[in-house]
Amino acid sequence: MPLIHALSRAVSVSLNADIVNLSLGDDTVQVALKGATVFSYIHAGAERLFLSSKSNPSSSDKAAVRGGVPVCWPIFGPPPADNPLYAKLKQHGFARTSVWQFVESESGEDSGVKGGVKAVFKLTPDETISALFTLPFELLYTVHLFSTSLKLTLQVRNPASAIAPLPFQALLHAYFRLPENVLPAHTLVTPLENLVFADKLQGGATDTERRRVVEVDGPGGEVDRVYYNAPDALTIAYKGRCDAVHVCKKGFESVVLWNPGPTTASKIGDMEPHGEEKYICLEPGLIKPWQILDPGREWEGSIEVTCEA
Ligand code: TA6
Repeated sequence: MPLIHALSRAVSVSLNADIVNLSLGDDTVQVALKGATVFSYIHAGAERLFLSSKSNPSSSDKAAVRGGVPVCWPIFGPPPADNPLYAKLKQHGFARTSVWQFVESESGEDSGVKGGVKAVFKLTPDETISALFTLPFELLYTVHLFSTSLKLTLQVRNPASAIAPLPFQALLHAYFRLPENVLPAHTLVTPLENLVFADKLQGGATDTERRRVVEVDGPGGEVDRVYYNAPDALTIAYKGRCDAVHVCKKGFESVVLWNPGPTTASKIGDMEPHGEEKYICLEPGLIKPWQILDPGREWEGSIEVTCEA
């Protein structure tokens, strides 16, 4: 395995085939070049992300990773029917299936305010992307492993040479692994009270969330909601337990809560048997309104995930 650098015994970044591995003490993160998809985050000895055993993070497999944190860009969900620029795109866009470039890594003092170790990935149009999407763009994605958290930052640039604005949606489709013996229905998300949400299970009908604490449960166990204008500090907790996951988002105004439940999950080809019992998706996103970037401008969104014992 080629070692890119290791400033001390505790911190390293390495590239093995098409997977970038970051480590900081005993904590590790694995990132697939396919989609720059973070598909493993081990903190305090426990895996914090779900990855379906039927999914293959390697670029040799063309499907998006079923698990981890796929990056949805330039659209979330199916392409809008009224805009021909997006007509050729598949659900959630091409960023999650494109092979990104690993551009740099830094560790220790160099990597930012709180130290840690980071890796930066880049996506620009290639022949395959240009056949689907004609606008120029540059995406930078920074995966930053700290001793107590994992921070993921997406930057979108419309090159100064571009002649048109760049409209897009963006979302980090995080699959959070549940602790052993905890089911989605035992999982509690806060604070979503009083937020307007669109319920995909009701054809996108909107309503207002009245629950102070939202249990991840719905008809047949299925939940698929976009909560608009969500607070930046979100918490995933579990009934009868003290551990929790804190998700601090910036730049993403909405958050999606998704679990397919057993019936829908059984129709997802790359979902492992009973996989839907092992995670909930809490997905910070820039959904409505679309961001419209003028030439030369940049947008940034991030999430920081902190697991509390
Ligand atoms: O973010 C929730 C969602 O849009 C759901 O509607 C569901 O389809 C999910 O994403 C998974 O989408 P995928 O294209 O990865 O199967």
